[in-house]
Amino acid sequence: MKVKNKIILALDINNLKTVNKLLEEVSEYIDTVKIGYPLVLAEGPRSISVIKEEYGFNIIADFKVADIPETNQKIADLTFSAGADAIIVHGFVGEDSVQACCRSADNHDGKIFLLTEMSHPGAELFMQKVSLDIARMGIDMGIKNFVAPSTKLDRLEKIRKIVGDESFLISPGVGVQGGNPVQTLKYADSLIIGRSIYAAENPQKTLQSIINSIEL
Ligand code: OMP
Repeated sequence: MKVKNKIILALDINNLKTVNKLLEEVSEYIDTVKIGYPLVLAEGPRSISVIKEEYGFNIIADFKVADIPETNQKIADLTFSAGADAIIVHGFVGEDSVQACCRSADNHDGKIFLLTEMSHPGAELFMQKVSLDIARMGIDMGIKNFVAPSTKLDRLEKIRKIVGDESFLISPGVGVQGGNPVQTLKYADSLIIGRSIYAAENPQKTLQSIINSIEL
């Protein structure tokens, strides 16, 4: 996956009108957005196709899928049918559950992103203990796209080492959660950024200044 300006905009906004206003301001700088529960629960799965049709963006559906294989497959099938290009899947549920999403992705010509470790402080309690194993499992399964935190650069570096340079690694936690864009891009291919842009007084200027700061 190639991401314009290395920035994936997280649309954690529960209103399509507000999303449209934001995208009108920033759409020339991005080509990939992440849509998750806030927008889809508020406006329905159609928000995926509405945004895709209007802007032509790549859409990563952030449903952090974490169920038994049969349910995972249904969730992934519905997500791809709604128009998503990719779906984020939790790795801690194990190989069979992740495999179900991979099968769905193959059937729909879509992609999965395997979530290895999360960016919030609470992830240290349980997730950090298994995240490197999750990354290894993903590689053994032939997965090519991964998510790892920008808030813990030592962890991000370790995960990059495991998944290798051939994998595509995207990283959330930049800005409000404390991650630094330049440092993060030493290990990640693209940044996931939400509030720093959509909650900014001037989202376009803020996005421009982040792009300038990372000197592509
Ligand atoms: P901001 O903190 O507002 O920039 O948003 C970060 C986005 O990345 C949100 O949509 C989170 O749900 C998501 N995210 C994390 O913040 N941490 C993670 O470990 C994983 C994700 C994710 O899977 O996208």
